[in-house]
Amino acid sequence: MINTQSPSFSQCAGELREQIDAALQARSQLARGCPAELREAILYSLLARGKRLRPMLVLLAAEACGGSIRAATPAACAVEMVHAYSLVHDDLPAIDDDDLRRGQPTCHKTFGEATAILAGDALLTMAFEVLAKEIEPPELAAACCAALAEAAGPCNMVGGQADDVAGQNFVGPGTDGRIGALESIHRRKTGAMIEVSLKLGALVAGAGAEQLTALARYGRRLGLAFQITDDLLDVHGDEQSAGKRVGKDARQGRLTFPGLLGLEESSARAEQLVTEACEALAPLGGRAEDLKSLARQVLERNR
Ligand code: GRG
Repeated sequence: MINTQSPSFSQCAGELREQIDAALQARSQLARGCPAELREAILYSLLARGKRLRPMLVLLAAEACGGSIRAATPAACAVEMVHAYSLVHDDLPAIDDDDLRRGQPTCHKTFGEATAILAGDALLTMAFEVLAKEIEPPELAAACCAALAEAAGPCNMVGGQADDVAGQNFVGPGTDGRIGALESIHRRKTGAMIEVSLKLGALVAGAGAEQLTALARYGRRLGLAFQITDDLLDVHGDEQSAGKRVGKDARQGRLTFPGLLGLEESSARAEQLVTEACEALAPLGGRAEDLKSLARQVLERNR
């Protein structure tokens, strides 16, 4: 088993997070037309204490395909901006009605609903501005915009969220049908953004078809493992380290992996998915070691 606690990977992950935070900060210098309150709400949500999993996947995928961290940094910022928008909107009273996120009151609790909606809109828009202006050549920027739009749009993240809100995860005959429905929601709602993070890193690095396929296989499995651990954290995580409310799934009677499979089988399934994710990286050789370590970290996370 890969040792995610190895000082070398922990150090590498810490340094990457610092670089990502600095890059996000640099892209948050909004021009004079942006109202002060809106600006504050954008920065409050974007620069809060997130794990930066998706931007790390962008950067590590680029490295695994022989590209540079510097060239992939705009794409890393763009995925984090879309992710931050989705969290702000997800927390709104009309959707999940949450009051705690990333260890601080949710955006709408601090700035009001109208400003939170607008801050989310702004973050989504900023993501595409960063890609369009900073990725070169323009054809590559267009390909990155298209990939991110597809992952975040109506057939993936927003569509999965819509089915989740509509309670579609309660349908399906028997346990297998329910697991299938649950996986379909999470593949779109959570998995698509994880998969596209890897794809953007690979595109910027000029990856070939074999590398893209390997990363897509890894991302698909990692996305599901991430969601299962998210469900497990909701059962036995603590609010202090998670930085968000826990126990909500049970209170809302939501269908979850632990609810369907039990705690032990859910953990085993997440572990199996991470093993398969790491195996899928074989075509990338030794340069994919950090992606493997990151996948193990997803299993061990407490937030
Ligand atoms: C478009 C409104 C809208 C929502 C999209 C992503 C999403 C759907 C909702 C987010 C809410 C949520 C709890 C989703 C399940 C798992 C998930 C994406 C958790 C948050 O991601 P982390 O754990 O968060 O990577 P940090 O704060 O570390 O970045």
